[in-house]
Amino acid sequence: PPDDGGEAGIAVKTKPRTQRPPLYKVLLLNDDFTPMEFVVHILERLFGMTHAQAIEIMLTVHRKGVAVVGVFSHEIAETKVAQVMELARRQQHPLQCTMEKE
Ligand code: TYC
Repeated sequence: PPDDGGEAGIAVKTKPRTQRPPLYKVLLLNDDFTPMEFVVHILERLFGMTHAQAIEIMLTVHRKGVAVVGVFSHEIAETKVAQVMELARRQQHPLQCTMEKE
């Protein structure tokens, strides 16, 4: 006979939930050596900031040690981190960029 799973006649309600992909914050870390202009350039080119926004965020990192520079899907966040790290490595700057689940 067909198996009813032992729950014949019991209606189990589950709340409908819209699936949203998890988002990730991309964080830029301060250090004592990376030139301010290089960080501003990174923020303009890779994160679409205006020059004024880029200066503001760079100074926040400089003063506070870290700042969120964007929130993205996992794949986009990984790509942004890799691009920052590659540009910094090429110029031999110790700039660090990481991601963290929101
Ligand atoms: N602290 C650096 C300096 O004084 C500037 C800097 C800002 C470095 C932000 C990294 O993520 C950073 N040259």
